[in-house]
Amino acid sequence: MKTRIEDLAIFGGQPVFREKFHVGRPNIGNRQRLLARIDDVLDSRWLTNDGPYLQEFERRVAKLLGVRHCIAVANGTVGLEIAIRAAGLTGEVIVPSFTFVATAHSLLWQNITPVFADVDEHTHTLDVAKLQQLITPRTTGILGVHLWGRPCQIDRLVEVARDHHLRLLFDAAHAFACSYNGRMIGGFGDAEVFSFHATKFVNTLEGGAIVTNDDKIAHDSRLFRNFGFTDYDSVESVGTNAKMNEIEAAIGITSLEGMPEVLAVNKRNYMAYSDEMMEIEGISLVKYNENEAGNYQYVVLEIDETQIGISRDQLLDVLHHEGVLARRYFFPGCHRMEPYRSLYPDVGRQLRSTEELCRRTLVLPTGTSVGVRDVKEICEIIRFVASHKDVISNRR
Ligand code: T4K
Repeated sequence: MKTRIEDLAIFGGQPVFREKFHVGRPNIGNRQRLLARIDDVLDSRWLTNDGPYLQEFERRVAKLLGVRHCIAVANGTVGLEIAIRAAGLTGEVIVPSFTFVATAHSLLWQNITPVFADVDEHTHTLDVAKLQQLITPRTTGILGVHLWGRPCQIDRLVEVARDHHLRLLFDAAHAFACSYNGRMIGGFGDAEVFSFHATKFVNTLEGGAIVTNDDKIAHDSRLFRNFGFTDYDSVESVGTNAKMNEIEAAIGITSLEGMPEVLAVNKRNYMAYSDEMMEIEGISLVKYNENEAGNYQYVVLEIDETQIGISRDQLLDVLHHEGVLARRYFFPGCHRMEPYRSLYPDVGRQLRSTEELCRRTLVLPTGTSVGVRDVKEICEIIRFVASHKDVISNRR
């Protein structure tokens, strides 16, 4: 507990946490069950290439989400690349810039031009009214991102896509086990893509999945995942190697089984952050719709510098010194990263809310490695910073 300004680690005091708290600390499922499954994989000597654990994982995901097809892949990025190719996207695709850079890269990697659209400053997802002005004769699709697990305005995007004959895909990397109007994310648009990276709600160490109700997209995605093979020695198209292996699938099954416990912890931590943060003027916690299923995997703050009196980056600096490795996702926005910065040097002017959010957002640690006491201590630091803003904001 800090009582004097000199107690802060930025001024030479002892950090609150010696063991650092990371955003994105993985949740580990039931270890006994996992190790038994890994033993089974090793005993069977079937380690990859459409094995029984992979098939079981795909079946369970498809059932949970109520979709016809789940194609598990090596990671979310290659899942996006495959879904984009299977949906036949070319030319230009409209995409938010306020996202992890993989969303934009998955397009440009295939010589498709990502056209950055602004997000709505409240929902952090595509601003549907603004994006319609970006549609040109070269536009073939929209790639929305359900950021933080909060769904895009799906109904409106479906209308726009239908009216302009565009494909509609979703990067659902954050949105596993989340719902929109009571239906699970996964079944919307032409296809949706999840990430099962170590830092995600459900993880397979590295991994991802394309989910779709479209038989053709599913068929082509399976081909593309496995070099284009349709049989032992016949190849029907170009393809890549995007297979998920058996141990990853076994980890995925164990992680699916562990979802209720992880969700309970995420929700508990979120509520604790929410209670603690309530009275700090200038800081607001990004909210989740309680009437929908959510995974509460991201605890996201918005820092209003004019109200609190210090910048997001000054707060971040204090937290890092105290051992809280908060992250400023998704700073600075894809459009300010290469090669997009050089390709579109002026696009920032049309991305007002994106630029603002890149200045304001801060993601805090949660998950099973974070307890309520830790949350209280993290919030105590933030409160202390808010009440000593003059000294901290003048620090050089
Ligand atoms: N679309 C969206 C919207 C995404 O957010 C992502 C990935 C993708 C697409 C692509 O999906 P994948 O191809 O990754 O499946 C991390 C993750 O690597 C990335 O998966 C994730 N989004 C992104 C939001 O976060 P970095 O560059 O921040 O990673 P890094 O190494 O800094 O680690 C993040 C934090 O997690 C650190 O605080 C350390 C902690 N950590 C990480 C790992 C891997 C651990 O404590 N243990 C671990 O094993 O991207």
